[in-house]
Amino acid sequence: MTNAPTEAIDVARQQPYPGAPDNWKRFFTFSTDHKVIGIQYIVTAFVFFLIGGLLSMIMRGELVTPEANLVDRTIYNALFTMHGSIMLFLWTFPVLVGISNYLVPLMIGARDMAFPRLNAVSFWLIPVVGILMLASFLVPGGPSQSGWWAYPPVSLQNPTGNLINGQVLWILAIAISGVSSIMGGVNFVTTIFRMRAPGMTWFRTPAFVWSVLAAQLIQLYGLPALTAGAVMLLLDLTVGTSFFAPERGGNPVLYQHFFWFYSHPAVYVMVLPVFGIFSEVFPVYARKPLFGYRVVAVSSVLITVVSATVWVHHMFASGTPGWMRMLFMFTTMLVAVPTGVKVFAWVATIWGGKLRLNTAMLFAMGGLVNFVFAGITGVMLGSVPIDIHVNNTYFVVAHFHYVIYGAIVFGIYAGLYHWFPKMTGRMYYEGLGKVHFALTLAGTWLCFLPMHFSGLMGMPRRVSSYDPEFALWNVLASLGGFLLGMSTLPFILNMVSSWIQGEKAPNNPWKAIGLEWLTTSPPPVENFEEIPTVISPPYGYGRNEPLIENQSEAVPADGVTT
Ligand code: HEM
Ligand SMILES: [Cu+2]
Repeated sequence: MTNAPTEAIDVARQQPYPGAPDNWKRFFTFSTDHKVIGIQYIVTAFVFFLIGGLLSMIMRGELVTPEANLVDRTIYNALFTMHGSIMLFLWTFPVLVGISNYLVPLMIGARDMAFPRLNAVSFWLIPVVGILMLASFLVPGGPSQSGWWAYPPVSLQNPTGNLINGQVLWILAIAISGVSSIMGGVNFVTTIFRMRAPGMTWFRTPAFVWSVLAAQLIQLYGLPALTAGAVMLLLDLTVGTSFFAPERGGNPVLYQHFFWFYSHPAVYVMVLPVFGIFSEVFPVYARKPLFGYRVVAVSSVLITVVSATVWVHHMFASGTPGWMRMLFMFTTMLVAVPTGVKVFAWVATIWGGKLRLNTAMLFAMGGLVNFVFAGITGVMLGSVPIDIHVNNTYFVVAHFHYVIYGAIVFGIYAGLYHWFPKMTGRMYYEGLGKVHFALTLAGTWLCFLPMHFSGLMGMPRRVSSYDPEFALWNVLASLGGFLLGMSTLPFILNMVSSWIQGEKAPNNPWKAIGLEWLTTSPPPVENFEEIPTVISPPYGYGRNEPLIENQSEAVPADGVTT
């Protein structure tokens, strides 16, 4: 087979450089170890998840009654803008980059990412983005109020007239987040192309790695458009150019194109890694190979391509000409094909398997059900005659929260539980995990299902008061929202206490197949004693074949928690 580079490393060496801290303090350093960076991303993102969640609790508190009586309307505008922006740019993106950072080098048998320092810089920009976003609560006029998409002319209003205002801080934060993501994209794509272990051909590469590659390619082609749009918006806002300002001859719809050319595919930047998590988790706990692995792998890349051609479905109601509506309705329906293929493959993987319903598997199965439900409302919204009616109502809010909470957050939880023993060297508490799952499932449906009905009845989004006929659905949604807020408590308790005092984890607690399970829990600084040589395709459940050359000798003694 291939020539395995066999430079042995000193596995006892726990520090990336002499004198580096090897305890919890390393998470506060400019570490270049992808595993430390991965955990830095995950924990930082989780803090912002809680902040974003808190803002949504205030909104749901306001919406318990039809009148606007809890917060001022301008504050309500700031709340939904900051909630959406924080949840997307400071929770979902970073947590997924963190999980990908941790797993990709391990799964492909590499010692680190291709550009470790660049990786650390990408991470350390995230707290800067967070500080800018939160600082906007302190400037006169408060945070941006123009929603997470910052459409002009609303985003160009600047009522205080100050140069430093919430909208400017928002644009700067988004630009820095974009820089961080572009650097991350370059790093992931290079790593996946260049650093796979000997023998790991494309069709021996785990589906998760394929999905990260597909997601990061979107960052590379899409983010430049968003960044260009953001720079022009900043110029319009600060120095009076007129790219988008209608009263100065600019074209606000042009901004929508810049924004959605990236921000629709961005949905797939978030959902593709979650598809990857599903593809890893289902085979392990169903004890069956991933059904149609090659098709699943390739369909990730197909999604990357097709998702570049659908953005105008967000603009059906923006005066878009009829032929364009039809064209983009067609392409939108087309994305359902590679996605449907994956759903079919996961169901076929679970079907007839010996299921082990631990917390990770429950979250993955719950996430799949939620995703199918969100997919149905998604196809409804993709159809022009329906969208024209429900555009900008709570039906849309319901749809995207099923995607984002129901599928993406569920998938993230599934991944965090599944790889927790690998990341920390400890087992989590299964009982608490199941309580967390039950609360999250109940909260998600109670919070977001009623929004479909208020939306179909015509309740607009982004309002702090509403007609009393919508009251019932809003009370239910608020109860669900508070339940979701509570659901994070058993999760935090579980993660913190298990990390500190959980049972020690073996190398491979789930009897899973994959390179990351063939090293210690947690892995040593450079991941593997010797770079493995891969000799068979992934997901060989029930086939009893070794994954790597000399597998029995290559795996370090169990229980070595370093
Ligand atoms: C406890 C869980 C959550 C609750 C109760 C909640 C509630 C809400 C509410 C009430 C709105 C305002 C809807 C409107 O008037 O348009 C909203 C908007 C939004 N939410 Fe959430 N949400 C939750 C979780 C999430 C998560 C996890 C994400 C993303 C990962 C997210 C992303 C968004 C976005 C992007 C918006 C749109 C903001 C805008 O209109 O500009 N939400 N959410
Ligand atoms: Cu879209």
